[in-house]
Amino acid sequence: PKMIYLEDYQAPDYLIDETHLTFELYEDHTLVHAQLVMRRNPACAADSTGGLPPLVLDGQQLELLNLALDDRELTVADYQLDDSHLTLQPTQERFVIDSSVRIHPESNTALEGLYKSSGMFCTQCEAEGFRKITYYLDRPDVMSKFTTTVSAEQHSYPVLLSNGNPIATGSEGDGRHWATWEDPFMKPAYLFALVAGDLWCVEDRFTTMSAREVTLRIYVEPENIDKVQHAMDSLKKSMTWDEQVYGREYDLDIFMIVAVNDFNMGAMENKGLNIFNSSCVLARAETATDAAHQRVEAVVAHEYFHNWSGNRVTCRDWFQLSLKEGFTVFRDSEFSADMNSRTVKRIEDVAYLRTHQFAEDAGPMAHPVRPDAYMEISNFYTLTIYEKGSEVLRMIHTLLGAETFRKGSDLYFERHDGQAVTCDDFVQAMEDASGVDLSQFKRWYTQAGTPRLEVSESYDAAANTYRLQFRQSCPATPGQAEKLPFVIPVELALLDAEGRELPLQLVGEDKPVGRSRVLQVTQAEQAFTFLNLEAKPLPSLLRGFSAPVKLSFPYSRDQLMFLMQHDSDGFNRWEAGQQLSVQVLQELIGQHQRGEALVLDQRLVSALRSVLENASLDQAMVAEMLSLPGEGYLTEISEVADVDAIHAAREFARSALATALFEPLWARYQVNRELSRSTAYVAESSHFARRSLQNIALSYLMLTGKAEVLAACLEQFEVCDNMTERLAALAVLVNSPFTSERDAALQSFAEHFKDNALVMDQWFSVQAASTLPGGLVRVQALMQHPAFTMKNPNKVRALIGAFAGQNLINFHAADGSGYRFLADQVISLNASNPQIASRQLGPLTRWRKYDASRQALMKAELERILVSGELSSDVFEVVSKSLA
Ligand code: BAL
Ligand code: ZN
Repeated sequence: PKMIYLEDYQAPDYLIDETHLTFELYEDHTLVHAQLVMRRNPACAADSTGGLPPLVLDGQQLELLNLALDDRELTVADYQLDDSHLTLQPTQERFVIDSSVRIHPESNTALEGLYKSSGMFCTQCEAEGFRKITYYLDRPDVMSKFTTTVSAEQHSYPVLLSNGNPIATGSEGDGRHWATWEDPFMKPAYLFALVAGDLWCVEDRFTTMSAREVTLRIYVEPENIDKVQHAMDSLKKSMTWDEQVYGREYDLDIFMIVAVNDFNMGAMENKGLNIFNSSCVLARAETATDAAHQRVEAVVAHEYFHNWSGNRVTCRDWFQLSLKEGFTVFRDSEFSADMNSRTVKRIEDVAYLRTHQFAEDAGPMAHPVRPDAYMEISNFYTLTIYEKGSEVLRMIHTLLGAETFRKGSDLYFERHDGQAVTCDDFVQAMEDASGVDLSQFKRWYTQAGTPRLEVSESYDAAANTYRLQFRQSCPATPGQAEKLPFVIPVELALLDAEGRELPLQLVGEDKPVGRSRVLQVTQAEQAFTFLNLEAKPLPSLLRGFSAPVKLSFPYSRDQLMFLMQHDSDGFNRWEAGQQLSVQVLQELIGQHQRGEALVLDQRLVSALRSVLENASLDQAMVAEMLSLPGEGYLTEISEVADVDAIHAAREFARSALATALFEPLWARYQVNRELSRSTAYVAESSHFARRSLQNIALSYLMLTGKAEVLAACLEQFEVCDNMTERLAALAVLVNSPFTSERDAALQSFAEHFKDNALVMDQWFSVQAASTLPGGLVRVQALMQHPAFTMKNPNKVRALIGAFAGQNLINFHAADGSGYRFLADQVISLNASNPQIASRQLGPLTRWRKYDASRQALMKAELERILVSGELSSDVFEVVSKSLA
């Protein structure tokens, strides 16, 4: 595979004004007829001879049956064909290409292009799947008007769908029928979709802000028709929110979502026909947890929001992927914040970013939000493109303010509607709408790595001034040794001894400007001096996590405890608790490494006791504050991660906290459990909050081994109307020493839910993540379970992904067995599904984080993969970059 570079971008030589597709679906093959109405791109200069350039169409795994240019049948002498391109020579500026190809969706295990899942036909074309359907200019800057006819056997495939509006249907008399769909909007091929299957749908309606009526349909397999209402409610909320917050209205007469079981991603925003992994659509109390309900709401919103940020305005090339993904993640995170608790949403997003995206930014696959080069674009659907991309948008929002940001987004949508554009175009619209120069800010798009921001303070009691000194730096990343300073928005407040926010007046200002404000750190070293402070204040820094940086300030543990109680910024109250926990856990890690007895700093106990006893605090916040930083995050912030010490320290702290805080935890648990028992399940924020506190309390309480807790846990497992309580109880049992109760619970759960694939995924996951010894053997046994299959990406993620990604103590077994196991799975998946194979590699790519022995074992497995046979470009890119 070769590298593709942004700097080599060239506009397409030809455009496709119209695309007319006909699909004949059969059990053992599919015929695809494509008529492309094409013309020379007027934006391209004629070559020096004045002749027309060759037309190079993308196409892979296609059997070409017929090819015609302007109705003239072409013979093999008229074109060149290799395994990824079809090249021919047009003779006129405008022409029509007709092609017929045969493809094999029935044996497509890569789940890219057209494939079959649970007896239905469906597609996944982003990024480059359309070239596996027909010969085409498969690039996002070629936008076309699509008409699609699908024909199939009527009994097995009564529902035939594609993008846009349905315009005709009919029967063929031989048991087959057909439907034609027309999409009036120009779109790139990656937004094409087709579905054929035996599906039921739930239908609803939405009236847009300009009083247009839209039909909403969610299609699922018949047995899942009772699990769709939450997604439908989420869709309507999303449509309303996008009108209110961004002024964006839906544009077709119909909006459809289809749930499929085998899907590489979470979902896909195909125009008017979103195709979803069933895990991101189906949700009802008995079978989906609160987290799953929230994920469905977020993913439905995300895909819907793409209709503007992605579809109406799309990407010029795949280097600009974050243009649509970063923006859309920012939009969906704000939507979720508005629908639920804003602070809790921020905490969840930041915890995820810091654990996973920061690790990516520090590893061999580190890349800027707008990458310069890639080998396989499928490898760039990353946390950096999505989550850091969203943080970049959030910083623009912070710097400009909500109102000006909205002016910028209005300008962007208006200026570029129907176009394929770049991240530069987006920033330009923000600059033009605001008058703010964002040229230095744009380094966030081009420089990889997580900036560090070291802050120090000095107080001058004689002058009543307080000075904060900022020093920013950014570690080298592959291909980028030196970094220039970023624009870092730092929202801060200064607190007095009672925790009140003080007026903020900087040197040069004639009066205070607010009590919480955003400073811009733009230089490598920069100081800000505040006036009129009669005593030394305590700073509350980077409020709301106003920039994706690693901030350090030498807080004492007492100061962190003070901030936990008094900071008026909810995020920073949680953050103070996290920093205190990190300090305490790192001390325990040191004790473990020195072979000393572990001793927990009692300040953490009393800080968490205050949190538990604070009846006025949102229960979800209490739950978040009780959650110690995860092993993944402790690994990320370690220079060299000591897997055993991290696990031992964290488990010791959890047990010690459980014992010390038994009474308040038990009291909180019992009150909330009683409410759960007496209230029917509601998928709503305050109920999520209550259950989250109940369940984290239970997970601590079970560490005490007390009989009354075990009884409560078993009772919760057996007597509840929802998966949130049942699965939480199962998870703690699975991690407990009560082997007979654990085995009985696992067995009864599997018996009850054996026919529900998504619930069985949860059952696999809780066992794969169990940190009790013998994890690998358990996972290997589970791979033999009848409900497990390597062909289904959700199953691979549930079992193999959860083991390697969450069960660090077992995966990193000192004998290298976990690494060997993962490499075996990657080698096997490489042949069947390269995208999923490549995704599973993540944990091995982080080998530089570990001790010399583990490093050698991990590298050896990467090297074994490299020579294991013919590697997909997906796997080759990640493995070769990891070893470079
Ligand atoms: N575009 C791929 C799936 C998503 O980000 O929505
Ligand atoms: Zn997206």
